[in-house]
Amino acid sequence: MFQKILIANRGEIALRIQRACRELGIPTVAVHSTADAEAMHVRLADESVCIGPPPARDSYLNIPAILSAASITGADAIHPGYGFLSENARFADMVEAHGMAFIGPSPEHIAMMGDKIAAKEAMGALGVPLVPGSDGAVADLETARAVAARVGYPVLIKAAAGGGGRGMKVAQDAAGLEEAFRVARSEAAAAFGNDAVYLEKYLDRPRHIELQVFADAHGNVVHFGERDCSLQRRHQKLLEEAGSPALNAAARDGLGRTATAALRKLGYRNAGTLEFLYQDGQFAFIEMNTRLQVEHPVTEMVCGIDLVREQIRIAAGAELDYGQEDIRFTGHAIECRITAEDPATFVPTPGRVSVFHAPGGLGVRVDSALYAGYFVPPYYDSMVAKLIVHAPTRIDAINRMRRALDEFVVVGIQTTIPLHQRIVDAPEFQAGDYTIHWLERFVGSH
Ligand code: MV4
Repeated sequence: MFQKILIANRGEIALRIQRACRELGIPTVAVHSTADAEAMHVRLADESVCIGPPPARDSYLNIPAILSAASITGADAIHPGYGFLSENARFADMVEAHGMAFIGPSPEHIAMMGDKIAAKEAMGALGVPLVPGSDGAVADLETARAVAARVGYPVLIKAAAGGGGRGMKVAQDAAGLEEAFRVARSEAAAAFGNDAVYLEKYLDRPRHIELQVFADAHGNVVHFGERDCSLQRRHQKLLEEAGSPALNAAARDGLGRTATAALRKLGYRNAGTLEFLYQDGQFAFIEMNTRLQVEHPVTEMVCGIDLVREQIRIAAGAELDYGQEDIRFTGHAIECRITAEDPATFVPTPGRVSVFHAPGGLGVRVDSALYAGYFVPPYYDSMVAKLIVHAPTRIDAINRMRRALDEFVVVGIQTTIPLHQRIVDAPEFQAGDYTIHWLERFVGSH
């Protein structure tokens, strides 16, 4: 097992990783910017190293500073968390070149999944269902026209280096294709330094369902079920659930079998999430994330398994502690991502927290690095707490979330707690009857 783990992240996820390390008996090293000297992740770590000034590019994205911090503290592994360097293949490669373990997939798999065309090609070849579209990159307008005519309009032009909603253009019909293709290419070139694009049929009312998979170095691959992440605004998720209100056990098993077989053939390792669009009873793979995700707690709650502990054990060469038959899904879990934002305008509201009272009780979990007296800095992501509930049924979980949101007190900054209260009270949410478009309409209409 590792002797010491450096956590290359901040906020609640740095705490989450520290907690797993503590329970495994592994000392931790925190890294922080000058803006985070007073942060909870620094206070709770065994050691800490300041790695630079507030802007992330000079601190949490500063690879030489992070590798130096690991060397001087004698860390033998680095956990990247999510965001920042978590899906940077070059960073993973450099960590390994410095004789340390990167707690995540191989640099090759990170790079493969970072190229959305390569990811689709690999998954399609391994039998995972895809959205109908181009076979690889679309090099010119003639090819785009031919593919669009085959799959039918409307179509989406997506950037190979995009993902998470960046670099997409819709063409409603043949007349709009030239402009969508041209704009998508030039935006991709400007944003990613890579103008490769591909084409897909546009699905007009899908749900966003993702599957959590884990693989060890011994050929064992399991899935931990799905999460429904359809409730998003501008590609930022606000609320996630496990399981999806739209799936039953048979659909989950089928998807899980296909996905785990594919990743076994790929030789994938550590944690991964396959993203699907689900419409009219059909799954279509769109992207794969090669990191621990923000919303992993809902999966942990329904499975009763510490996923970060498993990530660390696997990275150290241990076998997965669970076979597929050991993984049972119990009850329902919901997560609300609470941000330091005006709940009506979504303008970030950094500032000092004067009162912090987290809810508690049966089936309530709060993953947060907030405390009374903490100053929320303006430099980073505005998520300040994840409120997760678990209960025997979805209705019980909704009622528990309403109760927990009601108990949550944060004074000094504005948060999106009032917005979450409106969402969980909405009849469409309670019915489980929503697509990726529901929340934007709901927010716009209030
Ligand atoms: C799509 C789509 C409809 N049809 N692809 C946006 C994020 C990126 N991961 C993929 N995205 C989408 N791809 C096809 N062929 C609609 C979206 C999409 C979306 C997907 C998941 C969650 C929220 C979304 C919001 C808008 C659009």
